[in-house]
Amino acid sequence: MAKLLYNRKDVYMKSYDPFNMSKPQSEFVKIRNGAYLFVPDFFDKAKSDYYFNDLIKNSEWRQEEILIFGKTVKFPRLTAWYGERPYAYSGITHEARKWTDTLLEIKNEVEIRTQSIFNSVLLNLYRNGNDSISWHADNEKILGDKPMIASVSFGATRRFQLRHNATKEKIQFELGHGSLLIMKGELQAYWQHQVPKTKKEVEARINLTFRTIT
Ligand SMILES: O=C(O)CCC(=O)C(=O)O
Ligand SMILES: [Mn+2]
Repeated sequence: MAKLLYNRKDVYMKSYDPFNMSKPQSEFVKIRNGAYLFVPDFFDKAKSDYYFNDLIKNSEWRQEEILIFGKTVKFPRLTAWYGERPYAYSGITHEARKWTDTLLEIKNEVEIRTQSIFNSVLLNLYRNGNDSISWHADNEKILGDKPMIASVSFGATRRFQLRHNATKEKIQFELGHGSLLIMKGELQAYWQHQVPKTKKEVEARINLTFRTIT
């Protein structure tokens, strides 16, 4: 009888989780030639809902295009750029644009967590599963040698993939509403990353990557 009671208490303790201890609060993952830190619930649901609605309405979304072999191709997502300096990538120059109060608020939280200062942010709006960003590294010269990229996601959960340049090994995980992913050190030099298209019915997702332009 005593044993049975003990077992029952054991089960009870496992399911009674008032402080949400069973969910990892943050995960530091050391990988070949790099490391990343993932914080699934960096912002709580109420704050994340608020930021998502504010950003989708009030950001200066643009439909960028690139010229490939003489053909204009639309980016499979909308983008917006804020920060203190202009930024050029994929043949596109983003002019500097003043921070909004919401972006400053998010930036401040990210800076406290990372103990770093960021002077720009690129926003991506993935309208549905057809929107994506393909394999690339955030390794432009103006980001410096071992850039820290702090990536915040709001809205639909989407799969994020990393692929090692030499070994081609892949790591993937889901970036959910209110999550923070920090990529730093050699990661951009040795790995590429992408958010692939998905056939699943997914709602819109906003991603912000905070960067430091040197
Ligand atoms: O949407 C994401 O999670 C990634 C965005 C990204 O890699 C970029 O903007 O450079
Ligand atoms: Mn990137």
